[in-house]
Amino acid sequence: MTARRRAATALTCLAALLAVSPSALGHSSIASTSPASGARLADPPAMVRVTYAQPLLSVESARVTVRGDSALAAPPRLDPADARRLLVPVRPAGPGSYHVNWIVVAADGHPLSGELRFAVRPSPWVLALHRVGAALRHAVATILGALPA
Ligand SMILES: [Cu+2]
Repeated sequence: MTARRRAATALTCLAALLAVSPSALGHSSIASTSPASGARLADPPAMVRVTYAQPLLSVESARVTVRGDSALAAPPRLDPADARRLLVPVRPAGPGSYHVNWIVVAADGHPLSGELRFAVRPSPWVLALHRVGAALRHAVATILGALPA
C-alpha cells in the first residue's frame, strides 16, 4: 500500500467515525433520574436511581453529600435487573441540599461522570414548632415588657 493510499484510507476512517453519532459509538446519555434533578422532597429517598440510555459496564465511584457530610449508605452498584441503571443507596440525613455525583463506565469503556442535586425540606412539624416557638418568645417579651419594673 502506498503512503498516499494509506493516507486516503485513514481519512475515510476518520470521516466515517465523525459521521457516526456518539450513541452509536457506545457513549451513553442519561435517560432519567429518580429523584429528578432539582426535586424538592419531604423525605430523602433511600436510593438514587440514574438510568442511562444504554447498558453500563461498571461503576467507578459515587458520592452523596449533605452539608459537607457523606450520606452514602452503601457502595453504589449497577441494578442487577437492568445494566443501564446506577443505584446509589442514600442514608437519611435530614433536611438539606443533597449533592450526588458519580463516575460510571459506558459500554465503550469510556468513563462518564454525572451529578444530581435535590433538596429535602424540613418537615411541616418542625416548621410549625419554629412558628410556635417564635410566637411564645414574642408573647413572653410582650408580657415582660408590660410588667412594672
Ligand atoms: Cu465513549
